[in-house]
Amino acid sequence: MKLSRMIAMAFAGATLSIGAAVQPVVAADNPYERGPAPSNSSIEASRGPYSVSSKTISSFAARGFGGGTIYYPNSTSDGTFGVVAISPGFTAAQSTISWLGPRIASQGFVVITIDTNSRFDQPGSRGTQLLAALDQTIADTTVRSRVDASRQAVMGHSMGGGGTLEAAKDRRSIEATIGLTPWNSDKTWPEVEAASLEIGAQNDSVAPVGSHAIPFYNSLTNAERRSYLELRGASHFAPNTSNTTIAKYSIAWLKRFVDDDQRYEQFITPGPSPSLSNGISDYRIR
Ligand code: 9J3
Ligand code: ZN
Repeated sequence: MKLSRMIAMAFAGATLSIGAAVQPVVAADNPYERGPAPSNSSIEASRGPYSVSSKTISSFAARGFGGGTIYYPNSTSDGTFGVVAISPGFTAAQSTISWLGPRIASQGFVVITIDTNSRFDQPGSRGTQLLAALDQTIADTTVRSRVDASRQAVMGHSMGGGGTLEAAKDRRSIEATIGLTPWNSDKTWPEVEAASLEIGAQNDSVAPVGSHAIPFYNSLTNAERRSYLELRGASHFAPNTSNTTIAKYSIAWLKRFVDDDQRYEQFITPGPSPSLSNGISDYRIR
């Protein structure tokens, strides 16, 4: 969360009396924590603690994107949830990133996976479509009571990942972005303030990390936080099938920066040490 909002929240929740000792902001309970305390196994699991339902948004019903599927926790007794929109890559359908919908929603998020208007849409258009999908999800009559519109995030594969940076550049209130083997012809992203995670694939020959994910990470100088995680031996298409490393670090990132949930900081900092056994070839955070 942006510091300015945290401070505003701290003051809104404070009951001050003259002469009272100043309480540290961090002592306040976090109103956005959802679910039990995490462990490695809880964020590696194929499903989290919330049971999930889904709702199809047809291409005819979608306003500003090509249609999608909203995955949402059934619970109405645990407060509202942050909202996440996820785009596929160039020439690809929603089905290539569908696995992320229920996996992330079951950890306590309202998630929309989308088709783009055209499979050939470029990253700028994908960014605009991610924002349209967030807006339609926030307004959706089925899920709106479960959504906290003030806590938004975007994810995407390849040109969809490039689109996450476009979306965050256009809507500075976005809390978090996650690029999965991201691709963009723009290599410089100082405009992005959202906490941004770039997940690259070591053997990607479509969006080589040296000309995409790593320069994006290096240029995100105004992001609240930024991280680079590299999947050892993986190809550009690693994000298109269930992948526990992608899910684990994406969930931790969303929990930490959409929910402000400090219980997940342990997975991010210092983060994984690259090794042969964990399938991670590089990890950076700052
Ligand atoms: O979305 C992607 O897979 C982007 C990679 C690509 O095909 O770019 C070539 C223009
Ligand atoms: Zn730029």
